[in-house]
Order: sequence, then C-alpha cells, then structure tokens
Amino acid sequence: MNMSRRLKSALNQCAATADEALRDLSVFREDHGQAVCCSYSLDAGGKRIRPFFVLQSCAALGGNRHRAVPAACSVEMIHTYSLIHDDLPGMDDDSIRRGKPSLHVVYGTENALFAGDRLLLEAFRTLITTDLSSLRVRVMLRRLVSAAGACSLVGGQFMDMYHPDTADRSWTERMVSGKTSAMIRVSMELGSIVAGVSDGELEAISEIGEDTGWLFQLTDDILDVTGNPEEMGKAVSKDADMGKWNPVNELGVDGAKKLALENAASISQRLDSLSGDWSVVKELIDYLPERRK
Ligand code: GRG
Repeated sequence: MNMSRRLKSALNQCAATADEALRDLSVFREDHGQAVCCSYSLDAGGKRIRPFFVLQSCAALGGNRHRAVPAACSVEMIHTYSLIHDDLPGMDDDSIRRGKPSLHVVYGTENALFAGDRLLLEAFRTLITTDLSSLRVRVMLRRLVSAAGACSLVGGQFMDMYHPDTADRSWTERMVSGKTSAMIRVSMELGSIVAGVSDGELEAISEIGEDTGWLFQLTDDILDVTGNPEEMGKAVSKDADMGKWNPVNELGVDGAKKLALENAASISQRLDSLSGDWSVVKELIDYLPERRK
C-alpha cells in the first residue's frame, strides 16, 4: 500500500509546523552546550508522528491548529527526551538514533542526561503558553504529566528495564501502554482539548489513542524483524536478540501483520463514529501496518 499524496502532504505539513515552532523556542537559540545538545536530537529528523496526532486531532474537530502548536512541540520534546535517555549505555544502549550517532555518543553521557532533563522541563513550560483559558491549560498539563509519569512513560520504561523472565501477554500490554501508548494517547487528547472536545468524546478519543499506541508498537515489533536499519535510522532485531515476548514472537510476522490490519480496521471504524472529520488520521492508521520506518 502506497502512502496517498494527501497523507504524505499532511505528515510533511505537521512535521514542518512542529520543526519551525521548535526552532523558534528561545531555549534552543541560547548559545551554550545544552541548547546545542537539545537541538542535535530534536533536529535529527524524527517522523513527528505525535505532533501529527496533536495537530490533526485538533483539525478533525474543527479547532484552530495554530493554538495546538505548543502542545505539538511539548509531546515531541518529551518523546525526544525519552529517546535520548533510552539510548544511554545504562538503559537500552543504542549508538544510532534517527539515522545519526546517538546524543551521548557525540556529546557524552552527562550532556545526554542534561539535555533530556531540559527537554522534559521545557515541554511543560511550552505547554503553559497555549492560548486557552487557564482552566483548559491546567487540564492539558494534568494529562501530559500523567502520560509522562511513573504510571505511564517512565513506568513503562522501568518495566521494560526490569523485564521479568515470566513476562507474558498481559505484562507486555501494561508495559506497552506506558512506554508507547501513553504519549500517542495524550497527543490525540491534547489536540482534541484545544478544539474544545466534550468530556464524553474525550474519553472515546483517549481509548482510540491507547489502541493506536498499541498498533504503533505492534508495527515497531514487526519492523524489528523485517525492517532495514538504514531506512529506520536505528538498530533492529533487538527484542528478538534479547528473547523478549512480543506479538511477533508469538504469532510470527504474518500473524502479527494480520493482527495489525485487524486493529487498524477497528480503530478506523471507531474514528468514523466520532464527530468531525477524522479522515486524514484514518489514512495514517490504515497505513501503519505497511509502514517501513
Ligand atoms: C527513558 C523515560 C524513558 C522512556 C523511554 C521511547 C522509549 C521509552 C524507549 C525507546 C524504545 C521504544 C521502542 C519505545 C517505544 C516507542 C517507540 C516505538 C518509539 C519510537 O518512536 P518513533 O518511531 O521515533 O516515532 P521517531 O524517531 O520517528 O520520533
């Protein structure tokens, strides 16, 4: 399945919007080492999937995309911090990220720690600048804190690091929910909140975001076996080499691809039941099982 011209253009547009806004943040224009380190990783060319979900969820509900830009930058900064820290020798120990040497390889472990810490904090400073009522901004902050926190991103990473031999499907689902889904779910939530979503619909979007995160991880696991490291800009075969349980180990590549197609179809169907026009988001969901990077 080829990516449609419409989807390609929406992805490029969202990435360009996020890139431009991130470069404009004064913190990355300061002339000292940490700013250089933060920019090195942010500018390294990630896919900007999370900013896409923020901006497109806002647009789907008829919101003002411009107002969602701080949230798009915030989720990308937290995601980038998590990649920088995950690549450290004491964590997943990866020397290539986004097709370039990982930050710690170029600037050292200490600077990678500082840059990650800084990105995490700047993400919240940036979200506070959202042009909405302070009540609405507080709701967004609460969601972002919780997605990045001990029961989500940090918690999922902790589980993955102290991965027990007995880890089974339900353990892995909880770990993925924290490590991968939380940031994708919150991206859809924040974009929807900017657009003024109702409480009832926000919960439906949140569940769709959770399942989209699971689908994203499933396709990441498939690419871990079938992907090309150059195309993906990172190492592959890591989980297989470590003997970790994941759906691909259980179902094989074809079984996992079938499951990804089924999950994408179910998410697409649920997007149809929401108000607004989610067609661009649906196109990305339908494309995920085929993605090569
Ligand atoms: C250090 C708190 C902390 C968390 C690290 C991000 C992470 C958690 C681990 C990296 C390994 C991994 C497979 C995480 C699952 C999420 C995922 C698939 C990340 C890669 O996201 P992409 O493909 O990356 O969107 P780009 O580079 O395109 O932004």
